[in-house]
Amino acid sequence: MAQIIDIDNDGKIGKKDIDGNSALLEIQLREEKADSQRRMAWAAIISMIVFTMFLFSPIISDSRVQALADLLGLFYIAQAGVVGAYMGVTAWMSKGQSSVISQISTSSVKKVPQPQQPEI
Ligand SMILES: [Ca+2]
Repeated sequence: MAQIIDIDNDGKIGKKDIDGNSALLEIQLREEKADSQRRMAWAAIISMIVFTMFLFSPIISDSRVQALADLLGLFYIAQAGVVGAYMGVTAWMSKGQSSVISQISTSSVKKVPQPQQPEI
């Protein structure tokens, strides 16, 4: 379990700290999930490339490739499906997250007044 951080630095653990910590934990979990999904998509891409190179190598005979042709087609469709689903889901998730991120950034970041340019 993660340690509760005193976010507003007042020396006490209040509702604000717990709310902030749960938001941080949610962001961390979301990031871990996104990392594992990205690794799965990369594994799918790399497996397709390695598998294709393996099939073109002289180790595999032509008769074996012909015998497995249907299975190989399914393999490529499944791997491409993983990659496509990853891309679609990340695009869909980033739509929902952008509003959360903008909420956090507007609430926690104070606007710094811009220095005025001296008139010449
Ligand atoms: Ca506090």
